[in-house]
Amino acid sequence: MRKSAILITGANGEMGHGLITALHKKNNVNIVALDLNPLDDSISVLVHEELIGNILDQGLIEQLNGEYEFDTIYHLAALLSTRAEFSPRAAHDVNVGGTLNLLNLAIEQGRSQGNPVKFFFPSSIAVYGFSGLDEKNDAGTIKEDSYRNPTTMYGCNKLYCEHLGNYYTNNYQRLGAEKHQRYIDFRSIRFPGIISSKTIPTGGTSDYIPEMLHAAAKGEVYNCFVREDTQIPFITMPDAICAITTLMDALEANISCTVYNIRSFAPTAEEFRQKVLEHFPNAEIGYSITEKRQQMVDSWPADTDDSMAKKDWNWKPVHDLDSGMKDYLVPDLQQMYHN
Ligand code: AKB
Repeated sequence: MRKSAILITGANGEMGHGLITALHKKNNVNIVALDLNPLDDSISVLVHEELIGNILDQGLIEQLNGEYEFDTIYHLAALLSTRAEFSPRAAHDVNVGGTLNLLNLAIEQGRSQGNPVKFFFPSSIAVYGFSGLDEKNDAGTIKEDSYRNPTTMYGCNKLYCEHLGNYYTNNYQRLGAEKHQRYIDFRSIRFPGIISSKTIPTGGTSDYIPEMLHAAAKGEVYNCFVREDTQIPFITMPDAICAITTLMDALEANISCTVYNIRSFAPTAEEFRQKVLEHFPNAEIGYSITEKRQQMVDSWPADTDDSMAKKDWNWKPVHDLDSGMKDYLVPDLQQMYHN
């Protein structure tokens, strides 16, 4: 007999930490965690099985298919935007090839179980793309179906995988002899930048905000790599995790599309710097612009419209910038770096 479980890839990443903790608390499901690296001790104790391996390893995917019955797959593994620009080929392999492997696993599972497997895919504001700052400033707050012209490898990968999710849900093997059946239930969120009190992201381009905050809390000097007026949306990690679990729990009848924007606050780099200084008045934060990373952030929206998520599954972040700092980030950071 195959064992019932849920699968989380990229489990040791920033989002994996939060999701494993939340899912463990929520319903004590058997979590199978897959990552290239061993899980940190804090989450290792919360999972049923920990697998160290690569999502590109077909043998491993087949082994998972043989041993488990997954009703839900959270496919978090990815190379983020800055890393992807340095290694575009590797990024394509992992972000697209890896996703294809997981979608195929979900299809196999859905077919053998006779029920669609729920599949969560974290997409990103990087799927949007502006030709330059003028277009970005004119566009303002944007909806899901506009400006999908990514200029980064990561953005291209994410946008394509959103489409693959749709394809696998609605048109997979449409010319086959079998009558079409839905084997997967694909749901995706386009995340803005995420700020966690527990971890610092690596390889992303929205990293200037969490890096600035963690450096200030540690008492380290920080030079921000984008201009003062740079603006994209952000969210705290607890709100990001809550969005995932809420979307995945939502009744299918209430879901009107496969991909949703969410956002909470959209400070400029300088507004965030001022907020950090309110809490850490001795912080030394300057600017040292990296023009090429600046261009990447300039191609992303200043803010997104999350009204569809609000309407379909009552999306509402707990934290705005003030409460996120006061109630979550600053107390946790004080505890982590000063106790
Ligand atoms: C990145 O910076 O690559 C990510 C993202 C915006 O999706 N945080």
